[in-house]
Amino acid sequence: MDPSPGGLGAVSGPARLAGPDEGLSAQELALATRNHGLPLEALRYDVTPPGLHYVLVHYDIPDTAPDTWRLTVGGRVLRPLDLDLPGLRARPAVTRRVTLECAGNGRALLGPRPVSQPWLVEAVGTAEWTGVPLAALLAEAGPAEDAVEAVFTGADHGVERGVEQDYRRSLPLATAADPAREVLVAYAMNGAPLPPQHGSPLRLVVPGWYGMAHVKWLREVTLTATPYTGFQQTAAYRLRQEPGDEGEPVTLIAPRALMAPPGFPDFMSRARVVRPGPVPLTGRAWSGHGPVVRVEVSEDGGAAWTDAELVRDPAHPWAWAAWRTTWTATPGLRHLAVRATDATGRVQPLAPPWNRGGFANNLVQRVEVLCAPAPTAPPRPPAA
Ligand SMILES: Nc1nc2c(c(=O)[nH]1)N[C@H]1C(S)=C(S)[C@@H](COP(=O)(O)O)O[C@H]1N2
Ligand SMILES: [Mo]
Repeated sequence: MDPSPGGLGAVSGPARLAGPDEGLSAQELALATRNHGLPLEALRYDVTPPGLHYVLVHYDIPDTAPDTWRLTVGGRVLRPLDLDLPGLRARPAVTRRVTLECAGNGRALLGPRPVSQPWLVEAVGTAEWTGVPLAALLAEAGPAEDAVEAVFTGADHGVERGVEQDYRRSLPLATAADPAREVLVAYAMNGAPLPPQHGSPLRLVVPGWYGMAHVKWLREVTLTATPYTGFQQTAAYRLRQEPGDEGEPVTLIAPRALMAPPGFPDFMSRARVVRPGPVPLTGRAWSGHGPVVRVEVSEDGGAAWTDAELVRDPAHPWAWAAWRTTWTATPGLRHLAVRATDATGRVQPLAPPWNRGGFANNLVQRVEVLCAPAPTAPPRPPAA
């Protein structure tokens, strides 16, 4: 066993913290290349086009065969179910547009940095998910009187901080069976069968909740009479200041607004360049706690704010809203920022909320923009 921090011999607990001057490691780079984010210019689409939605996979994408796939619903139920895909597809289906965000989004901006998937701000995407309401399946199975939680098991298997496991998460039964929460057992994404990386052939979709709850490659739903205490529920995804803290569980998505970076980028630094004058600023905003009610932008890093126009589509309450405004750029280096406020009064912070796992860091996004007058024309080839 490898006794190094984060190796197989490590005890479970929060991720290791990077040292004060510790750069990103090859291990973090390897995770970052497997688990890709949304290119921020793709914020222009209401529904994220195939392949541009962020991806997070803890272990390997499992080798799943849709033709022989079974989903069981068992444990503390009166009538256990054993379903195949045609059986699921034969049931009444619903389609919901849902914005999904990884709980670790923003982690790499923290200091000290928890060593894990190093997201900046791009671990988000919006898809149209089609499937069977979980509430309907649970009603069919009939929860026993003592059932309190539903535990969801994926087909992927791995080791995490010394604990070998199938990927497994639970929801309170009251959430899982709540028709208003609209939890889905989804078999299609944007009208096509789920792609391998997004959970083919079945996944859970839990509108409003951070990504870890949306169990992919779903093969088993088990109702339990006691709360589930497995790794992904009690070791991971808790808001801890100290390793020994019990910590609050990570649940609903905190409000966040993102800007489609304006102008054009510098290849290496990704710093933006715009011309003086009116510059359209657009983006998206969302919250799992309730609708976003306000989006503000700043050109000085968050000292002064002005309201942007917010465009919400009431047909899609679980999806991000669009926002837009026009900024009058003047020459110089500017620090654009954007922040969202939701209906519960939650507003994005100017200082990152820190915890040992690096979860739910909804710090306001800052975008460095150089406003430069038009470049002089490049030299032309000499006339022949
Ligand atoms: N079975 C399984 N489900 C999973 C995961 C996983 O590793 N295995 N990752 C979770 C996490 S942490 C996130 S953020 C979302 C990512 O979903 P996506 O890749 O479809 O965007 O899936 C969740 N469901
Ligand atoms: Mo995640």
